[in-house]
Amino acid sequence: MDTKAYDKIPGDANLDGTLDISDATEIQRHCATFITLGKIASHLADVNRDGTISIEDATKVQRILADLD
Ligand SMILES: [Ca+2]
Ligand SMILES: [Ca+2]
Repeated sequence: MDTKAYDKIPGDANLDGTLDISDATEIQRHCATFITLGKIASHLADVNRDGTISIEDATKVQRILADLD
């Protein structure tokens, strides 16, 4: 396993190195089962660290982007 991957940005679900609205969309797409995130993406997508990827994580990303958290 590439442990460096785990140094990536929390919430960076599409693994492009930046956190933006497309990551929230990616998490929403995963929740809606349109896509399935890979292992590293899943790790990063669980922003609130509750062990599951849910709409709460997408909301958390949006809050981070809006500087609310
Ligand atoms: Ca991203
Ligand atoms: Ca979560």
